Amino acid sequence: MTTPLERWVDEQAKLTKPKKIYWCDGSEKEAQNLIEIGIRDEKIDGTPVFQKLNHTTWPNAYYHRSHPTDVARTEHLTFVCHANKDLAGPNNNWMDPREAKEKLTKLFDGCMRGRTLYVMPYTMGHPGSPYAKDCVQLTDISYVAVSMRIMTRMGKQALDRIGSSDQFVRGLHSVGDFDPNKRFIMHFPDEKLVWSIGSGYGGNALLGKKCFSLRIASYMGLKEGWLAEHMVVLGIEDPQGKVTYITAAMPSACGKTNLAMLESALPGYKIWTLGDDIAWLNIGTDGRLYAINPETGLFGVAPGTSLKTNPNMMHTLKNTKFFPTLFTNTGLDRDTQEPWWEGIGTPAPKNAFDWQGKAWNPSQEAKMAHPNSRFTVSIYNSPTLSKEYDNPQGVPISAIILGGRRTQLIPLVLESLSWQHGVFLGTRAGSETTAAASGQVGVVRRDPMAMIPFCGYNMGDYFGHWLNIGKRLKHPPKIFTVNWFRTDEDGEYIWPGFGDNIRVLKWMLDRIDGRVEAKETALGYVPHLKDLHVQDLKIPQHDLEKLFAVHPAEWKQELENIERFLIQFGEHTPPEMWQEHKDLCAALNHAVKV
Ligand code: GTP
Ligand code: SPV
Ligand code: MN
Repeated sequence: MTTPLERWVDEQAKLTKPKKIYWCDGSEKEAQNLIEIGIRDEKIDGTPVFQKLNHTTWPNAYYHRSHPTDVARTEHLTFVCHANKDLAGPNNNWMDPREAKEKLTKLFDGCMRGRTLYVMPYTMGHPGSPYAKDCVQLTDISYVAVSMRIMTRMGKQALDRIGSSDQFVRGLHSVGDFDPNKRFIMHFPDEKLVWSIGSGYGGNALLGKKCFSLRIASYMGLKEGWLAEHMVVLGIEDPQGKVTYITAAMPSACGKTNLAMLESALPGYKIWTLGDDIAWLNIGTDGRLYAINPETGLFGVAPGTSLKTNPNMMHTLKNTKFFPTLFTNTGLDRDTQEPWWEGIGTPAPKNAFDWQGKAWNPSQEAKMAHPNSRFTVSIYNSPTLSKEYDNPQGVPISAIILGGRRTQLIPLVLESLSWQHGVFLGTRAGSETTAAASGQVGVVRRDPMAMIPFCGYNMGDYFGHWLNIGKRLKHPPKIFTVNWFRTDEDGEYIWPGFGDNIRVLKWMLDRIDGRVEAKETALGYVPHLKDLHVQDLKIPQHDLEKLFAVHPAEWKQELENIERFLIQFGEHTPPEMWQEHKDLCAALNHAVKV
């Protein structure tokens, strides 16, 4: 008797026509073999898929250089194929599912000729968790197979859980010939199915990550009453040893990994890491919101990571507990075989390859590492891993942070006046685009809850779903916004960021526990500066004030942009969000007059 899984794999193999089919068991030995295959047999544009790095200074580390056109998520090639276009909403590219299948069937036909088809059973979430989900991804490149071992619970245990069931999330992936004109990431939410071809890059190719755990899962959450979010999960321990758990949504490359592993600048405070990218939020029987991180790995931005900015990550990258650690599209020191990136904190090597494998010329403007170069490492290698990480129920959440990257306008920190107002703060969020997605960098786009590229259905309904979740919570978390990125007249960041962000988190704890008052403004509650514990930072008072300055005239354009954004969703935008928009306009108008 064949199982539904075996039948599905067989069908996909008939379509893609690989030379060989290999079922992954998720073991370390297997990962070592896959890396050997990547070093020896598999190539991208003539370059081996893996190169061994210097194991004296970077134990267990391997280098991967992707196809030069394939270095970031490609949102314009990503589609959410609901039967009905309105369900996908204006926030998604849409294609009729039949048309999408037809188009991609042609591209998948024979795409694995001469290659190995790797079958990867995996579970998102702890296998003991009521919230865990079983999945299978097929791929044809060792880099994706090894990455999935790091990022998910992949292997025999997942296979046993699936058994003869047909209830598993399906992902078919092939790098094809890396042709950007034949690159598509297609989601079929009704079938819990993803088809991805033409890219080997993270969010396009590791289908358990953005494709399943956000786009498909967010739609499951809508129907089942939970939330799948682009959020960090962390615990903050205070000097008395009390740990408070929070989540934080921030757009891609806006500080989640750094926040998740923050080394506190304030004595007595400590951060415990549970997740750096994705949170699944469920309502517990006690009426509180509980978070799990469905992933097991960190796929983080390399540039800017150093012993000074993120020492815990630097230690994680050198920890050998869980094999291996991967570096993708960083620079490479040709003499020492060490990875290098801008902001690593050591001088650039003289004799180096840039991220494209070309001899690096320091006199040129070009960066050695791609701005979206990344590392892939197990979360179990983190010295700050929370002891609650494997708790199947997750952790109870006391605060939700909604962040963004704004050089102007948005204050360092705000507390919402209510859950509904908090949902509006998320809804009205904008952020400057980064290198994590292909396209122009540094332009403000609306990015509610950091989910604009990841919400697998009409975002108007998503705002309504957030409001409904709030109504069902007996003890809703407080909602805050943060912005570490406000700049002064010279374009310099005013706020030191990184380890000093604990000062903002401490204020949040003080608010949660009712230890300090806050100042009500047109935008929401802000701290009294004396409560921020910044005295030792020696930031001039007028700069501190700039971090919170509200210029109602500058807000005029922002309010128009928000209105234009919300109008797109028509009837789907909840009236509560329009009410909040109206209230904000009135409060800012009032602020101009006084
Ligand atoms: P994704 O993995 O794309 O979802 O990104 P992320 O949100 O995890 O971002 P990450 O923490 O990797 O940070 C991205 C970039 O922002 C890096 O270059 C960091 O050095 C920089 N960064 C992070 N936190 C801060 C901060 O507090 N202040 C400043 N100025 N930069 C920061
Ligand atoms: C992001 O872009 O938000 C990431 C990296 O976390 S990716 O896996 O490509 O989505
Ligand atoms: Mn992300």
